[in-house]
Amino acid sequence: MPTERTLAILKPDCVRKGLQGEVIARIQKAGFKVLGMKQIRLSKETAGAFYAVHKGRPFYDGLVEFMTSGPCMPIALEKANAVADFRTLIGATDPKDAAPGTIRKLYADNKGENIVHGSDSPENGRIEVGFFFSDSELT
Ligand code: IDP
Ligand code: MG
Repeated sequence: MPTERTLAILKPDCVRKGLQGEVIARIQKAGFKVLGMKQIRLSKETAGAFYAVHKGRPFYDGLVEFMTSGPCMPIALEKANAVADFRTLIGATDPKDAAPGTIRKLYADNKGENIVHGSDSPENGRIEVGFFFSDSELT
């Protein structure tokens, strides 16, 4: 399996609920190496740009609203097969559909407020890590 990078974001609901430590512990126990981590409050422009692929979808405005509603924590992760393994760890977008024991099943309230982001392809993993982290912030 090739070593890959993937971007996680602990979303504002995760930070609001004080679940950062629990979620990061699960990520580390699953074998992911943390290359970089920060806490920021996204502007509408930044959140809109990050989710630009969803522009025009019915949930887009609500998604931008939610992602700017409080601080979030982008985390750059590395591991063999990181992208697929991270998506397995977090579970389906809607916690109702997420497998037992996944982060979204355990902690998420609904499809919009679903605790954590994960990149959807190795290419997007690299692009999204670069969206939030400069080379000197990845160690
Ligand atoms: P993903 O985060 O599992 O990759 P995407 O389809 O890429 O899911 O959607 C990005 C984010 O947009 C989701 O994590 C969720 O927060 C939000 N979202 C997606 N679909 C819906 C929906 O039908 N209703 C409300 N929010 C949604
Ligand atoms: Mg996605």
